[in-house]
Amino acid sequence: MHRRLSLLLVLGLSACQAPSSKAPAAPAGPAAGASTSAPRESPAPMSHGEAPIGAAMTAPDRAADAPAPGGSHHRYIRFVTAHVKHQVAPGAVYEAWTFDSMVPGPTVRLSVGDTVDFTLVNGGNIPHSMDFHAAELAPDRAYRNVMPNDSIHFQFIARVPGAFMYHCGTAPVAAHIANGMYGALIVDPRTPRPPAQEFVLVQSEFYMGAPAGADSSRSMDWDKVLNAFPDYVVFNGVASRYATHPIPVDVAKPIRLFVVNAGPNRISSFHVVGAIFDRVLADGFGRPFEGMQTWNVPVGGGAVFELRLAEPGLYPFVTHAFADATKGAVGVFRAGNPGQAAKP
Ligand SMILES: [Cu+2]
Repeated sequence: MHRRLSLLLVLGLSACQAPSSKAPAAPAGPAAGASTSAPRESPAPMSHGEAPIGAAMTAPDRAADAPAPGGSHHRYIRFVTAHVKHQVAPGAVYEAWTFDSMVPGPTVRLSVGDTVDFTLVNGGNIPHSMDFHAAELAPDRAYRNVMPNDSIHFQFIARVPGAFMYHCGTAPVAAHIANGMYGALIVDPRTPRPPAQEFVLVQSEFYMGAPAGADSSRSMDWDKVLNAFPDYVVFNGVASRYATHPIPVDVAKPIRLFVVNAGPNRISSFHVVGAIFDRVLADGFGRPFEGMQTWNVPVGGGAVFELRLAEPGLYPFVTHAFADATKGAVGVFRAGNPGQAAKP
């Protein structure tokens, strides 16, 4: 059994490290554009117009809407790990490792005191595991590696409210996170938060090797991971998705953002252009910080942002670490009907 485990771990490590054993990878995205001068054109004619802003009112294929609060106080959650192809940007198909075939994995929403009855089924071909930051458990019992075609089951009670990360904790963790194995878990306080338009944004990075195979898909470049040099930095798994499909919101009505930074390497300096946060709850809990312009969400952490958008218009949201915004960590809120703002 131990011999089989060792073999699988070696295979897993080999899979992670394979790209760096070949010739240097061709550039995948804007990060490796090999240009020594900045572009002179702005993708969008506005402040922080880091990506073209779509005019379509259609929803993206993955909405940012938070799941509704409430529900059963005893949750049965079952995730299946799967290795799938994931489109990060036009022309950038990635060989992702996932929970439930999506990057990020499904968003979970609970309330304090809820019991989570969790099962992880490993449908991949290397070991994987689950680490819930919202749980308080012995990692060597609950977060241990699950072999292919095997499963694990454990329970926890959500004690602390917040915006939490969950992720695969199998070593090398940087590889399993860089490949897509993470998601957000919201724990609401016992006293419900006031009503608001609620969205979940998970920031993360992709580090891509050269295209390969019939579909020119790309696998992780381990050297880029270790050097924290991503090709793409994204919200909810896709570069600039909510710039292409802006998120509609009401003018002057409360907005609540649950932001989780999966990393694996880059801090998110989260900022909404044209707004000041009424309140920021670090990690989503405790005394709020009021009147904030930008707030750092650490790698492996989260925060709750509450704000209102003052007048109709397009309001980009970014990490204000602008190399990362240029690499895809940009979206847009469409408040009301843009162009109908009151003249001062
Ligand atoms: Cu994993």
